[in-house]
Amino acid sequence: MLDIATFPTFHDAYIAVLDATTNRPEHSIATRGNTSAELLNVSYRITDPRDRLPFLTRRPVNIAYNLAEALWYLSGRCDLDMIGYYAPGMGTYSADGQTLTGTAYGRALFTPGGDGHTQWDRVLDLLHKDPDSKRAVLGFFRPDELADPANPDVSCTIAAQFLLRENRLHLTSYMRGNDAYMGMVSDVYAFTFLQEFAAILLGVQVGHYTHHVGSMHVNEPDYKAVRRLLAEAHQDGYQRPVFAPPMMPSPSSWWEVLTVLEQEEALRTNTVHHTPATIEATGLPPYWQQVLLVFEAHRQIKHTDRPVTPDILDALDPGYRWLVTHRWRNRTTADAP
Ligand code: 5HM
Repeated sequence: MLDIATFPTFHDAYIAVLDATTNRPEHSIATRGNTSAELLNVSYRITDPRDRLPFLTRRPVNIAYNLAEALWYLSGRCDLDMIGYYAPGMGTYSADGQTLTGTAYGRALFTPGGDGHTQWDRVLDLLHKDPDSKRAVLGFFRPDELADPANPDVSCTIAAQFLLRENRLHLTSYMRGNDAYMGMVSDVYAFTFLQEFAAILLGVQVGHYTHHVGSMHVNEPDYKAVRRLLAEAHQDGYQRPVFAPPMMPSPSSWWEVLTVLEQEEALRTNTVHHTPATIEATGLPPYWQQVLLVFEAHRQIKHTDRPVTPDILDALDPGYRWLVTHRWRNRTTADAP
């Protein structure tokens, strides 16, 4: 058990949870072919949910994947075409090789129900009418996901709850299980992204983010990488790189999201090649232009064998640039192939 702790940023929470789960686990479990070190009932809060990225040279996260996953949720899609491009390994969670069921959280949130409204719309509407409501719950896990014992993709998130208090929108997520090394990074990234978007749609401030997990675990194949990462974070005099997190502009609307999704598809399929100038010409605000700059850098990495062009690298937000240049070192330096 890790008692609720408050961290200023996700980076700090990530180190603390990895340290506790790897070095002070309560259990060793073996389920569905994975041996893991496990802590039960881990909860923490992040004061600034916009500071949602870890910056570790031993594990520079794939920012293109994180942005794509948040947008994939907002698109309501469940097919592998979009998300499988950024994370080909996700195909192993698909029962039919084409779609994801449990992991495709966007489908749960953005598919209209019998009343013609999505869960997302109902919850935001509720908060408009009754700001202090305790009912603003988004449900992810469906009981029938357990009907087939061979189901490879059972939703790890049970629910998320918005709490609007004193004009600040807080978000609390409840997960049955979370892979502390891999899954937690993208889960917290996407959930806090949705939180920021919801706050803007409601015209309120972003509050704090709280993460509750039944089974927090690190899988055995990752122990070595986690120890290396902890050694980096705990070395004497260590100072992590600090970047001001990009702030989603208010107002932002579904127009920005849909425009970015359209451009993302064109870049993913290599039917468009962008420069900073053509990205600016989309009319998107700078925050959303940054998302396209990341996708253009990623397109160059996936679809060419040349270094990412300096104009794209120079135009990137410093935090995004740090992640792109550290993750794809051999594609972002002068001596790249
Ligand atoms: O056996 P089980 O269905 O719990 O395996 C799923 C694995 O993916 C677990 O390690 C779980 O914690 C991780 N996972 C995650 O961390 C899965 C999803 C997909 O819903 C997620 N985060 N969002």
